[in-house]
Amino acid sequence: MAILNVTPDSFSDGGRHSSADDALGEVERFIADGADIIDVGGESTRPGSSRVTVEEEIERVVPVVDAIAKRFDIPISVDTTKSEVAKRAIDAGAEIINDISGLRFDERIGEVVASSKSGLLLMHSPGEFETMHTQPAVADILAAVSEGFRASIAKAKSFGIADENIALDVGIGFGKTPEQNLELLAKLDRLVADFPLYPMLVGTSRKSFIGKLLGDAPAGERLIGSLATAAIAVWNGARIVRVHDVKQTAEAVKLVDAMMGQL
Ligand code: 7PM
Repeated sequence: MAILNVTPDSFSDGGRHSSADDALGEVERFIADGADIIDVGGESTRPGSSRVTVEEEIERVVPVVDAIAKRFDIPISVDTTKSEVAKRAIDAGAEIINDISGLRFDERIGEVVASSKSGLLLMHSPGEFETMHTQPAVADILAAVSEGFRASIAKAKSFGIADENIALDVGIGFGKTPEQNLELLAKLDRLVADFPLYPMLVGTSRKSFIGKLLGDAPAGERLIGSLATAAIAVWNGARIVRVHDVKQTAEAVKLVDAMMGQL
């Protein structure tokens, strides 16, 4: 899954994709590099960022989704926690909603996904939008993520969303200590075994726990750390990795996949 930021304040690419034209060039490269899904995001969830309005988020996301869907034959997911954005994005051609709140912020995303038979990615995060990066650390992160998954899956199913349309994501970096992010990656196989019906997604790309472990490396110097974490995530059962550096990750994962074929 390739990350396409359409936020003006995006930390990783300086918000270069504010227009649909720029985004199309980037998507063309992502596809050539081996991406299977394009994840379009119009609201930054970085620590300390403020919310954008529904109108602003629709204005950023919908024209880009529309342009990608018209030009390319690749599934599009939309990183949003707002049901109105989800609805408009699906109407424009998105097939998956990536909800970092796991249906906690706006559960009407469940209605929108159910009625359109779209895919739903349920990510684990604690707290509210403003507090999710400053939550007190829990004692047992595996138990907390499992509990969050169970609640999100139950809510999704209450809207009539089929198991086959649900995927899970441990939510690396969302209200977790650097050690807890590492623990989730090291023990991911247990969560995968506990939720066998749902493909597991992991997003570590350029995240701050990697920078911290490498002596405060800035985002631009986290590629090799990101590749190491993506490789381990796949080895431990992740079926999808959400990344900025598609070509490099696809190569790393190809080697992991080949090794897994020898088990
Ligand atoms: C600033 C800081 C901007 C952090 C963006 C981010 C995930 C996600 C994000 C994830 C899923 C980023 C994050 N992370 N959606 N959206 N899983 N499903 O690094 O791990 O892209 S936002």
